[in-house]
Amino acid sequence: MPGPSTSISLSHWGAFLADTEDGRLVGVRPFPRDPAPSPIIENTVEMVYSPLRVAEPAIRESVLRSGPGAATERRGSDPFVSVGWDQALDFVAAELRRIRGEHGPGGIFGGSYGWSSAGRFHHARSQLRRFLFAGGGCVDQVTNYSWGAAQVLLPHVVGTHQPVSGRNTSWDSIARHTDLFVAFGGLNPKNWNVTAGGPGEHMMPHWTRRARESGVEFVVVSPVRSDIPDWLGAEWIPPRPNTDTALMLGIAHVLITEHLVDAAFLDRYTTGYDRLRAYVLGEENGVATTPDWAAEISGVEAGAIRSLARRMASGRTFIAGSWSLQRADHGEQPYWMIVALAALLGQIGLPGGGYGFGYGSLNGVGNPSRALPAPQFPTGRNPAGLAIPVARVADMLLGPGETCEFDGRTLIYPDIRMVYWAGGNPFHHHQDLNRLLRAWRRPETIVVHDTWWTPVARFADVVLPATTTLERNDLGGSSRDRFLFAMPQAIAPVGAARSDFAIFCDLAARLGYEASFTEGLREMDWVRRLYAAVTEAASAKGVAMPDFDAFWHAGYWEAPPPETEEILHADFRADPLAAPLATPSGRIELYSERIASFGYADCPPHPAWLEPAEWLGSPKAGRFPLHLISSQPGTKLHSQSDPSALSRARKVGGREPVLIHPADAERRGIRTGSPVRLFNDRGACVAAARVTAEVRPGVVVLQTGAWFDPSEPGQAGGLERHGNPNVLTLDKGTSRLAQGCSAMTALVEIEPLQDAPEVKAFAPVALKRAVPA
Ligand SMILES: Nc1nc2c(c(=O)[nH]1)N[C@H]1C(S)=C(S)[C@@H](COP(=O)(O)OP(=O)(O)OC[C@H]3O[C@@H](n4cnc5c(=O)[nH]c(N)nc54)[C@H](O)[C@@H]3O)O[C@H]1N2
Ligand SMILES: Nc1nc2c(c(=O)[nH]1)N[C@H]1C(S)=C(S)[C@@H](COP(=O)(O)OP(=O)(O)OC[C@H]3O[C@@H](n4cnc5c(=O)[nH]c(N)nc54)[C@H](O)[C@@H]3O)O[C@H]1N2
Ligand SMILES: [Mo]
Repeated sequence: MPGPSTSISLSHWGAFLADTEDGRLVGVRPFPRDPAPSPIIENTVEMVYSPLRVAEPAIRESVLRSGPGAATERRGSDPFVSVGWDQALDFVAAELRRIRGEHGPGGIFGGSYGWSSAGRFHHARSQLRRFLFAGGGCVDQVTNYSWGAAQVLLPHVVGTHQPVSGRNTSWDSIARHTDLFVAFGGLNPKNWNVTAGGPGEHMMPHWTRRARESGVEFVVVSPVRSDIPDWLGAEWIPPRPNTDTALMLGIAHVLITEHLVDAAFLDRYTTGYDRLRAYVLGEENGVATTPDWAAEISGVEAGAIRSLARRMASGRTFIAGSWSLQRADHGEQPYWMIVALAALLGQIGLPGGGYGFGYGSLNGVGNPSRALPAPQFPTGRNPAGLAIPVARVADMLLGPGETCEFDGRTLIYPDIRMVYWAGGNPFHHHQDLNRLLRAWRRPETIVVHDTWWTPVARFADVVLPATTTLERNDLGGSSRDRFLFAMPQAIAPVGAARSDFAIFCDLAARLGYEASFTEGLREMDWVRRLYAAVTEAASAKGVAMPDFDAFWHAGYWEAPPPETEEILHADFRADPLAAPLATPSGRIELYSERIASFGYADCPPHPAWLEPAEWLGSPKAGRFPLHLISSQPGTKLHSQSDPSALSRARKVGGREPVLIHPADAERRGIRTGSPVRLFNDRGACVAAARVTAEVRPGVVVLQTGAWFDPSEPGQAGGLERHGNPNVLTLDKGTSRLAQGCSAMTALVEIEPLQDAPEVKAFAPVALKRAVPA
């Protein structure tokens, strides 16, 4: 395309205008309607033309030489050889045919967890799952890393996981009616950069300011003070990490003993209060969860617990929980306890009262909007009917034939021979990466599609280059946002990259099922079909949308504003018999007979304090006295665009900063900027110290996202050079109920490091050329 041109596009971190000049992307500008665009869009040009783009299909040298399964311990250190598309696709098709033939669908792992890109048709993970499902199925993954514990727990307690996955009480209701907003895990603005599927508007700064101006008072309960923006003037209560449940049980003790509970609400809307009450008062196990007891565990003074409890009972109180709370060992408990506290206060279903999750976790949570669905690419059904809870991937690869208890069922791990990943980065997202490395050697073949030479690409056997969203046509949007976006192709594919869809079309053709994979539709036909599904759903709700061509020409469509405030459980409150919850009792379950029937000691039938596997009160804290929090990165989405200037600007000497309290730093001779070694029995990494009283003593914070950079690739146990916290984290299910990830549960020690090794995470990958036979 000669001359200048502008088109609209979308990322998980916002919509933007893409400016091209003679077919080359030259700049991006924020979507003009976005009141608070994310700076992360600034990295677009740089990432599109990054020297780290996968430009050609490549196969690991040992595999080319000796065939599938060769020298799997050399994954991550073997060189890659450039092969043409035909050779690469022939190889992948032959492997799929071979493994399916020898081991059935249970030999192929295609869950492919990961956020992929914002465009909903070219959503890589959905494309892969559809491709594998249409070809006979695979082992899939269920739940997610974000809120896996809540997803399984909440249906037992309130009949649905909507309070974590979907619509919540809206900010206009909070601004109008709430007196006190208690934020467990905070409201950290860094997390408001992103919305899954992509936002047109970043609304959280606006809504939180509006709430404050309307007189809402905020309390932040978090080990990190900066977990709430200054403009909210919040009171800071810093518990030890992973002790929120104990703190809340202390609050419950005050509410119960001082007769501050709403007995009429408990009677009409809940079941099991007597059991929870007996536990709190010590009638169950001889230990009452008094404020003094809670203070001992959480490190928050008993007086502060008492006064918070009384304050919560004195007006309209909203109890919010961040998603991070449940990404910890026994992560089910703080969520159940938040629902229980809100039930004790009796304000569930009232404007500005009750509870909700994720307000500080994602842009768009509580954003007033109509309940319109986002476009979604249909994956079809997995005919194999096989799946594992998402975070049990290393357990599965290491333990074929072993069992896994999950929500009342017993699963048997399949024997995986082939792993296929597109749109996710397990060397970003999984815990205990040295253990994952050991597991990663077991499959015979690992295929990855990625756009860049990310760690997961570097640890594959076959790497296929995927386009970015700007190199293909798509549409995108999120149910948490008012806008739906056209995403027209702005530039030609970079290098030999192809869309994931195009790659799967060719593979399906080789395997003889192209027609069932594509249904005879090409890219733009699919984009139209996804749009049609959205218009149909909107029309069923009385919302008219333009025809496709008008939408595509306009570049976006904006839903009309909602007519009413959203209040979680309002219908149930209004008439619990006409609108019962989908729990066995139809009520909020403060005690669950169904969970009791599972007999899980690590998830008892009412919320309870269970010691996490590692925490500041555990014996292990003698050797590893610091609790590591590995939260989301502010300057990027997960590991995506880690090589960009914005992400690198936050690093110190090329490494991620680790926040440490002045007292902890001084004791170890650590100063701001010093390279430090973080370690425990699972692994070690290098980071750069940032000494700050923002964190409570005993707590260190290392954000996720640094591209995994092991000093000895393929060798588990070496020093990670870049500051990837997942070499330190614990790979354990939250409990047998939900098997969520326990990323926030990890103890470490830190020491100054003299000769820090050079970071090589962004070293270019030089492909070897195939020598003609
Ligand atoms: N310690 C710790 N670990 C955590 C967490 C934590 O709090 N602490 N949080 C967890 C959570 S909540 C999550 S959601 C996960 C996130 O984990 P992931 O979603 O796996 O992380 P991303 O970096 O977003 O991975 C996306 C990958 O897709 C690639 N990609 C992007 N677009 C395309 C495309 O169009 N096609 C293809 N083929 N590839 C593409 C990117 O380059 C990148 O490699 O991490 C989890 N891990
Ligand atoms: N910029 C940006 N935004 C993102 C993402 C990203 O990668 N980048 N990822 C998105 C995704 S996939 C998800 S799932 C969400 C995650 O949303 P969250 O899970 O809410 O986000 P985190 O940043 O992991 O954690 C929030 C805060 O919880 C606090 N915290 C940790 N442990 C505890 C504890 O035991 N008790 C208490 N009270 N507080 C604790 C930490 O100090 C941390 O800053 O973020 C989303 N938003
Ligand atoms: Mo997430």
